[in-house]
Order: sequence, then C-alpha cells, then structure tokens
Amino acid sequence: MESVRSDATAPQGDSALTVKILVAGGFGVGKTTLVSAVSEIRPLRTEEALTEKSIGIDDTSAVSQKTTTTVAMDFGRITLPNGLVLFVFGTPGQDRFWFMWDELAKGALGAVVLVDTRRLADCFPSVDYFERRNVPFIIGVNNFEGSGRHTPEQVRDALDLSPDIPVINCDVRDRESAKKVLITLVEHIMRTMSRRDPNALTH
Ligand SMILES: Nc1nc2c(ncn2[C@@H]2O[C@H](COP(=O)(O)OP(=O)(O)OP(=O)(O)O)[C@@H](O)[C@H]2O)c(=O)[nH]1
Ligand SMILES: [Mg+2]
Repeated sequence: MESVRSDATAPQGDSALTVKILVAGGFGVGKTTLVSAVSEIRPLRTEEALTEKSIGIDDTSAVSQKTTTTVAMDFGRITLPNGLVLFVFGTPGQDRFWFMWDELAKGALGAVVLVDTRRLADCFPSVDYFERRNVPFIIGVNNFEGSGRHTPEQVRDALDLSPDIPVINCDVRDRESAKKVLITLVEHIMRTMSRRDPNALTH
C-alpha cells in the first residue's frame, strides 16, 4: 500500500494548505466512486472481491452490479479553485471494518456522509460517529436510479439533523457533482470553525 500523510494541514511542496477529509456512509453507497471521480491523482483503492463468504453478511440487493468492497480505505487528492488541497479518505462501509475508523478519522477536519434514500438507516452509524466527536459533516444524497427524489428537507427531517448541516443531492459518478459536495463541506467546515472560534481563520 502506498503511504500517505494523514496530517490535517501538512505543508505540500510549495506550502499549499492541505486539509484531510473523510467520505463515509453505509455499504455500497458510493464512497469509492466519489473519491475516484474527484481525484486528480490515480486514487488509491483497497478493493477486495465480494465472495460467497460475504453472503448473508453484505446486503448487495440495492447495488446488484457491485462485485468488490473497500477493506481498508480509499485515498484521493483534489485542488480546489481557491488553492486549498483536499486529501480525501473514503472509509470502508461494512461493520466488520469499524476498527479502522478511529485511525482514519485522525486529523480529519470534516466528513461527507453519503446517503442512499432506499437504505437511509445505513448512514446512522456514520452520522452518530461524527456527531459524538463534534466533527463537522454534511450529507450527500447519492441519487441512485429508482431511489425516488427526496428533497433535502425530507432527508434532514428523516435523519433528525440540525438546520445548519447542509444536505445536498449529488451523483457521485459525476466529477463536477462530487466536487460540489466537497466544496459544500469545506464551506461548512469554515463556518463551523469560525462559529466555534471567531479568530480561528485569521491565526
Ligand atoms: N446507478 C448508480 N450506481 C452508482 C452510483 N454511485 C455508485 N454507483 C455504483 O454503486 C456501486 C457502489 O459503489 P462504491 O463506490 O463501490 O460504494 P462504496 O460506498 O465504496 O462501497 P463499500 O466500500 O463496499 O462500502 C458501484 O457498482 C457503483 O458503480 C449512482 O449514483 N447511481
Ligand atoms: Mg468503497
């Protein structure tokens, strides 16, 4: 596995500001797809085949073409128009890889929680995880065909989220759409930081 720096604000060559963020959510919701869609470098993936051993453990009914699953993490990098460099880490989606999360979350300034409205409850553990640790997060509703259109307000109500948490629709296969999700997260992180410490962004 390639090694990557996971510090939240590691200087990069020309001292560009880099920020570590996570992409989380339930099994097969599109985390690896999002990281791959936005990354300007060849994304690091740790995919393993879903075999008969996963029958009864991994529910693939909603993503029937899915043949692999993330067993450690995804990693990609994107430079935003304002010059900020995001290190984007995708989490594994299955419960049996929960032990990875604390390590992956170290130094992360924020997270995207992806949601499939056909399987809304799958995102509860991720939402819970970031709420408990006070990590700013936003919800990206990945619009799979057949999932029906839900307004961000309906999703917010269903997840019982506070009004300041952005909820946006996206198609994680589309680079521009996925990029918009990340920009929304960065804006949310900055708002949250300046609310918690009004001088945070001027230091
Ligand atoms: N139709 C459709 N398929 C999608 C969409 N997003 C992802 N997929 C497909 O759904 C499957 C799941 O995508 P992944 O990106 O592997 O999901 P993941 O969240 O990384 O999965 P785990 O790591 O196993 O939890 C893949 O087959 C994708 O091609 C979408 O918006 N629409
Ligand atoms: Mg994955």
